[in-house]
Amino acid sequence: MAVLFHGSADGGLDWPSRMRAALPGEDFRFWPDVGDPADIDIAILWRQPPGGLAPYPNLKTIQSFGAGINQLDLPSIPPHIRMARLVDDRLSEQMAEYCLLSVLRHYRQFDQFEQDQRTGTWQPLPPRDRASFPVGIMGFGVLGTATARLLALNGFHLRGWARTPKQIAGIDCFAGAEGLTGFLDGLKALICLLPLTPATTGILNARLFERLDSAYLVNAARGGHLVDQDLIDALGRGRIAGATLDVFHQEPPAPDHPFWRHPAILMTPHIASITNPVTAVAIFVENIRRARAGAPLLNEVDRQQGY
Ligand code: NDP
Ligand code: OXD
Repeated sequence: MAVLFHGSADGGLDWPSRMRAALPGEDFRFWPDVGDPADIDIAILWRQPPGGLAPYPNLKTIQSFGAGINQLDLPSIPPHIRMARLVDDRLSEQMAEYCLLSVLRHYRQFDQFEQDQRTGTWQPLPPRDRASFPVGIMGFGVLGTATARLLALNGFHLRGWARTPKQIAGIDCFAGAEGLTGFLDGLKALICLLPLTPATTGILNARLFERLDSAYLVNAARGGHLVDQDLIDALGRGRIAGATLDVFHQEPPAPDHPFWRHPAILMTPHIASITNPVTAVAIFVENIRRARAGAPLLNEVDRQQGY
């Protein structure tokens, strides 16, 4: 029995030393030093390793290196393999900060002042009012609710949209396709924190944007949620006032992608919330223990729902 580790770029964080120190005696194999693939029963993966999972006949458990799992190419993973995603307060904190900053930047019109500075324009603007600036979060799970709490603490009026109904004090909750119209009505900022599944792919599209009027978009979920050309068109038509985008169909986008040079789009390189070695190692270790004991995993993925 051995654990394969294939995370995202190491960034000098030295995951091998951290994992070995946290679970001495475990047989860790850090990609590409896999040894005999038949030894591997657990894998901690950001994406599937080159060559896929076929070479690992005894793999039984996959722990995602991140909160999302779509990047693991779910449909290609046999159903008997149990999967867990990462839920970590540090991920939630970072995501909430990212979304708060993105909303405040637009609410306080810094996006406009940045453009004005470039053209040498001195143009004070009247302040906005939180009461007429509702913020909606699509995907009201771990990251969505953490983000809503931080925005609510900062005085914003929050709405949440999820697949199943919820009741959360102080937040207007909507669910399912039938709840979407009420959720979107009059929003001034829309944050996407959905998982990417067949049901949510391309959900940020022209039809949805037509229901908005000069709303700010924050997509920190996955590039596949957004129909890129529909965003460009919605910006041109004033349906969308501007956007902060952390995730893209292709990362980085091609050099000639129109997002790079669009004055109303701020791009960040998929950094909204980054797996933290200090806290994540403990969670990975706990799930290794649970997998070996045949116990329920922390944050096990519902393969049927795809998240
Ligand atoms: P959760 O599984 O905790 O929450 C997902 C939410 O989306 C739930 O509220 C769920 O509804 C809702 N949802 C799922 N499908 C639908 C649907 N068809 N219609 C309406 N609502 C739906 O996930 P997390 O909050 O932990 O993470 C969300 C995503 O954020 C990840 O999947 C990942 O893609 C992205 N992410 C991006 C990062 C970045 O750095 N940019 C970092 C980390 C994550 P219900 O509550 O009813 O189940
Ligand atoms: C994640 C991510 O899913 O960083 O954790 O995108």
